[in-house]
Amino acid sequence: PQTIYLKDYRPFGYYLDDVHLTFRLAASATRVVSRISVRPNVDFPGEFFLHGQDVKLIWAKIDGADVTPVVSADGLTCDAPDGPFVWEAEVEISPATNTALEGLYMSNGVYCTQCEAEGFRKITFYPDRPDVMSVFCVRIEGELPVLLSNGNPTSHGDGWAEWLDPWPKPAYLFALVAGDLVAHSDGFTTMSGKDVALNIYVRPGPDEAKCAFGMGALKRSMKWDEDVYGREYDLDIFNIVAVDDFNMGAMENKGLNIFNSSCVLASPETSTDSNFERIEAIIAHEYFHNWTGNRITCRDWFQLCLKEGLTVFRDQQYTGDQGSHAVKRIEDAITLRSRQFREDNGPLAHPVRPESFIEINNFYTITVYEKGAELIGMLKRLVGDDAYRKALDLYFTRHDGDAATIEDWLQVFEDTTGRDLTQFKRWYSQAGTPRVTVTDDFKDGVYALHFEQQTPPTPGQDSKSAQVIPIAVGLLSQDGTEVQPTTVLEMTATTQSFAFNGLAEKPVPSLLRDFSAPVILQRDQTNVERAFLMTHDTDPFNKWDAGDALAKDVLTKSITENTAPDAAYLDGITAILRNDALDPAFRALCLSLPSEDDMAKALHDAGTVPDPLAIHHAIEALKLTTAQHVQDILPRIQADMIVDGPYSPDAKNAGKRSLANSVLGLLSRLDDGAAAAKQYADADNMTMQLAGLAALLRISKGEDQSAAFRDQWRADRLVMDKWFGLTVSLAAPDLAADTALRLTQEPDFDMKNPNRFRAVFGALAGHSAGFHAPSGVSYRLLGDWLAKLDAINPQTTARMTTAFETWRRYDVGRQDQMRDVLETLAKTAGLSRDTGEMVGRMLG
Ligand code: B3K
Ligand code: ZN
Repeated sequence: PQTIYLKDYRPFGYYLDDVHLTFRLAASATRVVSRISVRPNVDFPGEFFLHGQDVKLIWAKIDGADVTPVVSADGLTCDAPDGPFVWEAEVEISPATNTALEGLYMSNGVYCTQCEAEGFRKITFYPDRPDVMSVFCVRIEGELPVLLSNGNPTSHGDGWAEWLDPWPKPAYLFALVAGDLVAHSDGFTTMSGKDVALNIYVRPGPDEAKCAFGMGALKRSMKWDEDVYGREYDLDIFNIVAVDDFNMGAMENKGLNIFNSSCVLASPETSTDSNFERIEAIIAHEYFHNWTGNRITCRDWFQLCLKEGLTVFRDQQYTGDQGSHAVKRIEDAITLRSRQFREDNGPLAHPVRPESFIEINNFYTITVYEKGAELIGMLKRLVGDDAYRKALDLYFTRHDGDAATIEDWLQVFEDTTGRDLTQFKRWYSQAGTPRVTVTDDFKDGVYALHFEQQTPPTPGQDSKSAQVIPIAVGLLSQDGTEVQPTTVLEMTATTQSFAFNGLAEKPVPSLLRDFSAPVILQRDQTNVERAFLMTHDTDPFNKWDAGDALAKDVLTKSITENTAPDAAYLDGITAILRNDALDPAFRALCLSLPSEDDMAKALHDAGTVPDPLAIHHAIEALKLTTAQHVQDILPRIQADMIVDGPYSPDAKNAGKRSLANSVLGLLSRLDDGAAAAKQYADADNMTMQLAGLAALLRISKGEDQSAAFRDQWRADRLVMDKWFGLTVSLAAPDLAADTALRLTQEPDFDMKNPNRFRAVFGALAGHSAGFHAPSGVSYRLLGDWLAKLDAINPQTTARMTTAFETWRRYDVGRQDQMRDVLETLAKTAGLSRDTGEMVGRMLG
């Protein structure tokens, strides 16, 4: 397979002035007629090549005369006139047999599309690249009640509809939906007084009652983007469609967002508080793409972080504004440090802006998205809020309608602030997580902090240069009062010192406040100091982080030295739990221990080969010890966290339930599951019901409740996904593989449905102690199923191979077994390019 390089970028040799598409829908033989006005690009002449994959050419014409293009496996080439011309073609495609869920496919009888990144070429022959933008006019013919495409509806009749999208767009933003659907409708008046019709389309039936929350989230997002970024919506209509078969969360097609039903449908009875929070964030994310992604798109796929990093940053700001910025920041940092740091420190490490790829779908990663968002956050911190807003205003005016680059993005910051961002740009091109080592000293009233940065080598990048690291710092006196409020130190050199004058005594530093840069801070710190910060730090992120570091230390010592938990940890946690002035959601985060995978990483980083089973037992033991230690205060907190009145997913109530359920987890270890069983029986919403069930399964109880749950929810596929997932996640480590295998034999297991496949096998991969069972049974089971799925759906398969990305962390026995599985996968006949690239990179 061919590797594509950023350095080889060249514009397309033609402009497309308009695109007319006619779809004659038929499940296994849809006809697509295209008519495109083409004009040569005199500055960059090139051949007339159109991408095309799995499309059958029926005929082609140039200026009305038949032509015979040269068709290959990835497209066609045709001799073209020197001046402007009209290209026409008819092709046939088969949505009904498209199990890859890319291009035009069917989900439960509904026609739908997914074109990002390169799916449009499975619909018709076209220059399928983001820098080729055009106005699309679409006619859909089919005997179906709802026929949708991008833009505004222009006319419709019995069995047909026409749509015009006036905003030039690349083909990856094209969408079509057709089927028996019903709309949940509402409206929004924009800041300049334009009325926009809003619809969420679902299949008739129970899903209709699950649209209201998503609609509210959409309206809140529209308003927020006006208030915070001055961005107004630009069409008469905004449609969302929920489909059950979808490779990822959702897609920002212009005016016609398509969502995985799990990321839009919600009701109190069937969705947890975290589901509600995630749905709100994804709806916001896709909506925000209308400006950061659609009006300003990417020149090429190497620039993916231009739209994704920025849009993630915007949805994070939005979620913070809806609830608590502190809690949101901690949640985001937990995700980044566990998943992005894992990627950045393994065989799949790549820069936020990669420089080469084989299959672009493999680069929709946590690095591009989440680290990409961190880079925006660092820029904002460095230039300040006002300058950030000015730079964004300039970005929107200067690049509206463009297919832009990271260079364009940084230029608006340089132009508005006068800053030189040459060194900052390294964040986009250097992979790997910088380690920042800190020492300090105090003499004659001067406190000095000495920093040293170093980034380990990553695949293809042996040596790294110093990066700009904004380090937010505060200082506390020995009695716990803040003597230096947060200030941002700008580290630019490999080693650098900063001094604070006029201090009466040596202060306690609070470093990297608010997680001001995606780096690993290395510092000798005692548990006494950690407990001190846990109690006194004014920065909520560092307050939480001190507890996290303390917990990691306690777990590490229990695993490597069999030491009992440090009283500093138990007393610190007790104080947090007791402190009613603290937000319940924050207290719940403090109670949650590092994940088993995080501990494996921590041990590996400290030079110990992790034993997943020992980690599992150490975490369980610490939970029990903690439960015993705080036993007396649990009933009072439980009582305080009772939420009265009808269920509402707002941050305040969700925070109370979150703490109540953390407490339930502890309690169930002391009362043999009595409180959990009661909560399960009494629950009137999914958050409480599922937490009750989870608490029981975690202590190897709850068989009856699990069966009852399944009977109750058999007809609801989104709830059943939870049941499949939980059953595997909470199986005993030695039963995890058997449990997953057994679930594949259930009548409602369907490997073609990505949600269901992920529910079972994503849960197995995420069950650290079960996945790493010493016999290797889970590795082989997952390997076998990935090989089977690859023939059906390469994209989801490739993504799930990341279960093996940490294989070099473990002992030789486990390494051998994981390598065997990867090598067997690599040798699978007909393996997809997607999976082939991932496996190849992991084997390195
Ligand atoms: N842009 C899409 C992701 C497309 C993934 C293609 N494999 C959703 C999003 O980031 O909003
Ligand atoms: Zn996105």
